[in-house]
This record gives sequence, C-alpha cells and structure tokens, in this order.
Amino acid sequence: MAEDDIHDDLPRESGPAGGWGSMRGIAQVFGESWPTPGVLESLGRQNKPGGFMCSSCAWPKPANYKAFEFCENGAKATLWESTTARCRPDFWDDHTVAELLDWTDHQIESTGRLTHPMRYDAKTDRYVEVNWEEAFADIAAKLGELPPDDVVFYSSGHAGLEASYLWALLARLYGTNNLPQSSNMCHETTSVNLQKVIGSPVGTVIWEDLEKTDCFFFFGQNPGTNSPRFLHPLKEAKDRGARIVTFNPVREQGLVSFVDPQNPLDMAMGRETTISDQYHQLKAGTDIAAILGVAKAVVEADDAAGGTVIDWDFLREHATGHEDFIAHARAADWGAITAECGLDEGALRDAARVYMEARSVIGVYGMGLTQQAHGADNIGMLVNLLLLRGNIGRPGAGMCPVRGHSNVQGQRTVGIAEKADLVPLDRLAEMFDFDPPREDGTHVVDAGQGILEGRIRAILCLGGNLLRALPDTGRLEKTWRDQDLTVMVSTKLNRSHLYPGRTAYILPCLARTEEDEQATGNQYISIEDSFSMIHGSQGHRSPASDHLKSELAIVAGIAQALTPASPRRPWAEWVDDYSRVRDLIEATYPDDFRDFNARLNRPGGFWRDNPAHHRIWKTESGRAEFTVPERLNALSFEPEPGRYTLLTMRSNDQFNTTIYGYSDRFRGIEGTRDVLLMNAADMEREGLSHGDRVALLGDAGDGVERRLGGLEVIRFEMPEGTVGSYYPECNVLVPMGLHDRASKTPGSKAVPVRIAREAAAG
Ligand SMILES: Nc1nc2c(c(=O)[nH]1)N[C@H]1C(S)=C(S)[C@@H](COP(=O)(O)OP(=O)(O)OC[C@H]3O[C@@H](n4cnc5c(=O)[nH]c(N)nc54)[C@H](O)[C@@H]3O)O[C@H]1N2
Ligand SMILES: Nc1nc2c(c(=O)[nH]1)N[C@H]1C(S)=C(S)[C@@H](COP(=O)(O)OP(=O)(O)OC[C@H]3O[C@@H](n4cnc5c(=O)[nH]c(N)nc54)[C@H](O)[C@@H]3O)O[C@H]1N2
Ligand SMILES: [Mo]
Repeated sequence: MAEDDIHDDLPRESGPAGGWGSMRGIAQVFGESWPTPGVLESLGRQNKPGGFMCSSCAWPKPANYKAFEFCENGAKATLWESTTARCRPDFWDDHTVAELLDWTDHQIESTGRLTHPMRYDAKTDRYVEVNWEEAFADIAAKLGELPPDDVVFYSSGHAGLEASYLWALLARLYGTNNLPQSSNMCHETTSVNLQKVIGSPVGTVIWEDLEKTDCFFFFGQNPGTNSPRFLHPLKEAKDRGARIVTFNPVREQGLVSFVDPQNPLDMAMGRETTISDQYHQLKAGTDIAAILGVAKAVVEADDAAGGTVIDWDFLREHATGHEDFIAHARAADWGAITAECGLDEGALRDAARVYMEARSVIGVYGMGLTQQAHGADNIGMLVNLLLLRGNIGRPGAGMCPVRGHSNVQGQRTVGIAEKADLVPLDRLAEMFDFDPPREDGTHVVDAGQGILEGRIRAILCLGGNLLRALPDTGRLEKTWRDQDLTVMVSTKLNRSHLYPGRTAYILPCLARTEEDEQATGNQYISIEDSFSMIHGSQGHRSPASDHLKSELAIVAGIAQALTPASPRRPWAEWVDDYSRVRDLIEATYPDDFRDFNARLNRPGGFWRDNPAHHRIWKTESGRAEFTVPERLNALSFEPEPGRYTLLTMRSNDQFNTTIYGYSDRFRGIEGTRDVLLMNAADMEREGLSHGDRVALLGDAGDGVERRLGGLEVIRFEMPEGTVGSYYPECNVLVPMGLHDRASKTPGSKAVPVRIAREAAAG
C-alpha cells in the first residue's frame, strides 16, 4: 500500500498543527462546560511577568511575549482548573469509592475542583469532611508511629519553588531523603546521563540559541501535542531557512506542518509551514543504530575531505573518548545499522548531509529517548553526534531536552532529590538546626516496588496521580491500600484517591491561576522552565473554595504538627510572606538564586546559568565525554515472532493522567482512547482488519500476567513491529522492573507485548 493511502479510511482532520483546529480544540473545552467568567482575562495573563506561569508544560516563556502567550494545551490546562464544577463533600452522599472505580479518568476529574479537606471513612467507603487542624494532627500522629525510611514524599513537578523547598525540608526534618519525583519517570535519564557526559543535568540551550540556529535534529519529542509554543520558534526558524530533521516511529502532525493560530494572516490564508525537511520513521527503540549511521556518514565524509568536516580543534581542546568513538563509527557495519533501525543507508546519509551543512545544530529530545531500557546510550549517542562538529556550548547549538511538568526541573534545583549528595545538607543543618539524614532515599520505581512488597508504609503526594502514572498499575492497585497512610495534596479527584490507605486524606489546594492571599497580601510563587529560567507567578482569580489552602501552607501545616518548634523554623512567618522562603532558597543556593526576590519578575525570567553552555565541563574527566555504544538498540528484549514493541503515547487531549477529552485530532482518532495503532503489514500477518478488537498481553517473560483488552485496531503509518496505544491506560502492561539501568526511568516507550484477538463488541 502506498504511504499516502494509509489514512484514507480514518476519520481524520488531516490539517496542520495549530490553525483553526487548535482554536476549535480550545473552544471545545471552553464552550461546553466552562462558562467561567473572567477566564479570557486569565488567558491574557498567562506566561507574562506579573501574571501566572502556565501550569501545563515547562516550555520557556520568552521575554518578548505576544498578546496571547499560550497554546491550545496551556489554554486547556487553565480552563480545566478554572471549571465551575465542584467536588464538594456532598458528592460522597451519592457515591462510594468502590463505585467510582468503574469511572474513567475523564469522569473522575470532571467532578470538578476539590473544595474541602477530606478523610476516608472505611465503614461507609466514602470520604468525609474534616477540618484542617485535625487532619494535620492526625497525619503527624500516624507519621510519628512509622520509621521515616518507610515513608515516601512524592512530588509531581507542579508545585512552585517555595512550597517545594519546604516540602524537601519537611521530609528531611522528619528523617528521610525519600523524595522521589515525577522526573524519575520522565527525564531522570537526562539528569543522570547528560550530567555524566557533559557535566550538566539539564539542557544547554537558551532562547537566543533558538533564534540563531540553522538546524534542529528531533528525537522522540512531539512539540505539536506536548509543547505547542515551541512551534512558534520552529516556524520562525523555518522562515529564515533553518532545516529540521526528525526521527520518530510515529508520523506526528506537529512535526510535519504548522499554521500559526496567533497570526491572523496565516489563519485566514490557511498558510502552512512545513516543519520537518526529513522525517525518518525508525523502529521504536533503535535510535542508537540510526545515530550511529548518521555519525558514520559524517566520519566517512571527514575521511574523504582530509579532516575538514569534524571539528578536530574542538575535540582536541574539549573532548575525550573521541578517537574510540570515531574508530567505532568507521568500523560499524551499514547492513547491521539499517537492519536494526529499518531506515536505509541513503536516508541516514541524507540526515548526515543536513547535519554537516548546518553551521549550528540543536539536538531536541523527549520521552522517545529517555523512556527506554538503555536510555543512557541514547543520550550518549546524541551527545556524540553533536560533539563531532562542536555543537555544544556555542551560539545556536546545544542539547535541548524538553521537560514535562511546569516546575519539574526547578523542584530538583531546590532540594527535592532522593540522592543525598545532590543537596547541600551541611548548609541545611546549619540553617535549620537539625541533623539531616545522609543516606540516599528511594527512587519512585523503588517506591513502587516497595508498595508492591509491603515495605513502604505511607505515601504523601504533593500533586500528581502516582498510582496511575507508575508502571504495573494493575499490580499496584492490589497493594496500594495496604499502606498505613496515604495523603494526597490535589486540585481534582483522581484514581490515586480511590485506593485509600488505612488512614487516608485528600488535601485540596489552590491552583496556580488563583489568588494566594496571606498576611502580606497576594503571594508570588516561582518556577524554573526547561531553559533554567526562573519566573515569578501570581494568580488573580478568586479561589475555587474558601476552604482551600496553598500548597505552601499545607506543607507548613503538616510540618508544624510533626516537627518540634524551633526559632530557626518560623513556619507561620514563612506562610505569611513567601519572599522569606525565597530568601532561604537564595541562602541555600547562592550561585543559582542571587538577588532572587529582586529578579523575580524579569521578562523572560532570570537564568541559573549552565557551565556546559560556556564549554566548562563538570564531568569526571573535566572534558566532554564521548561514549562508545555497547549495542545498536535500547531494548530490553530480543525480537521474536509475534512479539511487538509497544510505545505508550500521549494524545493532544490529555495532560498526563488528566484526560480532557477524546479527540486526538492530530492523529485522526476521535471519540475513543481504547485503540491499538498498527502497521498494515503487521495487521495482515496477524489476520486483523481495521476496527477489529484485540487485547495486548505483556511479554516480558517475568512470570507476571499482564493484559489490556478492548482495544480497536487502527491502521496507522508506523514501522513494522512497532505498535502504539495510550498512556496511562497501558501502564498495566509496563513491568516495574523495565527501566533504564543508570537512572531507572521506566521503559514506557518500548514494552514487549503480544496481540490476541477478542470477540467483536455487541
Ligand atoms: N498536551 C500535553 N502536553 C504535555 C504532556 C501531556 O501529557 N499532554 N505531558 C507533559 C510531560 S510530563 C512530559 S514529560 C512531556 C512529554 O512530551 P514528549 O517528550 O513529546 O513525550 P511523548 O508524547 O510521550 O513521546 C514523544 C515522542 O516519542 C516518540 N517515540 C516513541 N518511541 C520512540 C523511539 O524509540 N525513538 C524515537 N526517536 N521516538 C520515539 C513518540 O512517537 C512521540 O512522538 O510533555 C509535557 N506536555
Ligand atoms: N506508560 C507511561 N507512563 C508514564 C509516562 C509515559 O509516557 N508512558 N510518562 C511519565 C511522565 S513523563 C510523567 S511526568 C508522569 C506523570 O505523573 P504525575 O505527575 O504523578 O501525574 P499527573 O497526571 O501529571 O497528575 C495529575 C493530578 O495532579 C493534580 N494537580 C493538578 N494541578 C495541581 C496543582 O496545581 N497542585 C497540586 N497539588 N495538584 C495538582 C490533580 O489532582 C491531577 O489529578 O507519568 C509517567 N508515566
Ligand atoms: Mo514528564
């Protein structure tokens, strides 16, 4: 079948990303059930100094902002938290927890904003209203009975720097470094492995680099869906002649073409910009082979041109290990490379040609590289490729990992870390007059494993929906309730609340768009974006309920009930005035946060700086380190007949486990999320037709049965052997033990599965 035919029978709005489709996407959420007054004014303040920072993704906020500096998904996030729907205590008059287990994630969150602190009552299987002081006292009492090492303090990358700093302090005062975070499931691969090879746990580019570059290489990041504001600088780059080369098993519309919804002329004319000049649909998990092929073509060109293609001066001055890597690439076998990734030699040489013609190259990547069993090698290979022509640490060039949650990077910066040596414990000891724990705490995957085995006795969550986001949800649902205590600081009801521990609390908090009125007035909070820029954020809407507390006040409430009073820890004064917490952050991290309060509202944020950006390499060798890959793919398993590589996907109509709706318009999938995307040849081999119903069976060979049924087969343009289905539904299929070795990031983008036919429904 010709490639172009493949989508013919899909109910597909095949248009470009952005454009009228994105306006319709916003209107769908806004129009039907969100007649909230003042919400347009809120959108006008989004991502601007004096306004609030989008609670959706971590994409940077430029200094020269536009009238509306938000995207379809940022608008959805704002509208979703500004809903008029309320999940009040009387909601539980009509529902039990058991009954809600059959509800979809979309239905559960659609109950609206949580309004009161609630405690689970096992006798009636409902949550009942409780007052804040009672809740804090009881949580503290229960924690007091447990060994601190059996308790986990999770956070989801959402809360601001001030609340996050105090959350980490609370855990350490209690006596544990069990401070895992959502990035453990996300960019931990970056934090660990990028640190190892270039001495920076975060990206090296800043906004100016986007404006100067003439080439982007995209690996496994989907900007149209997950960081739509990125499409604007991409379009500007294309308009000035930059080229974009994409490696992704799935043909993602946002990487194909784009119409700017904020440019009236482009909208009126339907004027599209082609995004990717080359789109390489490699097999899932085979980026190591593909990048090795591109690097091999570069090495061959350099050999042919007498050493004028590779930046040898840069390598001699700044790198180590390049001789070995270059020899490895030279000797690599084209046949093995192309068989592994499914791309032919010509395609890889085309990509190499663009790479060599570019003055400066930015390497962009996301979950396609990080959520792999050998994610470390993926990161190492992309760094190898960039280093060959000195593409790190000069204008227009560098590494650009695109982070997820709006403050996921910042929470790590201010001490939410399970690794003790990442935190200045001595300074904390002195500042707060206590003896902090020195042992490493638990990674989120180990916490999950601990809950499966009954070792973890309590979990406190600052945001998120961890039960649903972790691998092996099916197994976790069986043991999660055995915990002595579960405490969830949340804005909306979610599935994690439906598995209450013996004692369980839901503590509802203010959302970022809302006023946070304390003794000294409406407070600012702050966040750090993907480019390490710090921004202030202030809400202006009136809170969803009078009974809500800010995240910071909730953390302080627990801390005051749990930890001994001390003049060095005036929690109440910190709640009165968040700028005092910023002073503490500055005192703890003086290099990163110099003049924190004074610089809080700089347009575009203030930069924490990054040594690798200036070619200062904080690695073991003091140089940028090449790595020789030990393998050609990042997979945890070998190919076998009937075994497929499942990549778990995000739709355009969700933010992680928050499901806004059932329209994945970029992929033409409407009205359902229960789908399995498959290549036509694979369907034929399995005797399946478009629309057939199947189940996926886990094929990890670890003796655990894993199954997800009720999926409708959709013929889709993806490579043979690779299939796709949505996260979080697919998490029942992901083994807890399937993760990157060094960082333990779950391998959610390459899960071994088999396909079983099911009888057609009804
Ligand atoms: N609307 C919306 N925005 C979001 C989120 C959301 O759920 N919805 N989540 C937020 C969060 S927390 C995060 S971390 C980011 C995630 O944003 P991304 O990093 O973009 O994450 P995904 O969409 O999970 O996967 C990215 C791409 O990887 C591709 N891929 C899968 N396997 C491979 C592979 O083996 N190789 C290559 N080269 N590509 C592969 C997939 O086809 C997909 O296009 O987005 C953030 N923004
Ligand atoms: N199979 C598979 N699994 C994955 C992934 C994947 O690609 N595939 N991606 C992984 C990634 S990248 C991530 S980051 C994790 C996400 O894991 P989490 O961060 O734990 O999950 P979210 O879905 O983002 O959390 C949603 C909940 O956060 C709460 N919330 C929303 N806003 C606020 C707020 O302002 N304050 C507070 N306190 N709570 C709030 C709401 O109650 C909402 O129900 O999932 C991971 N799991
Ligand atoms: Mo993420």
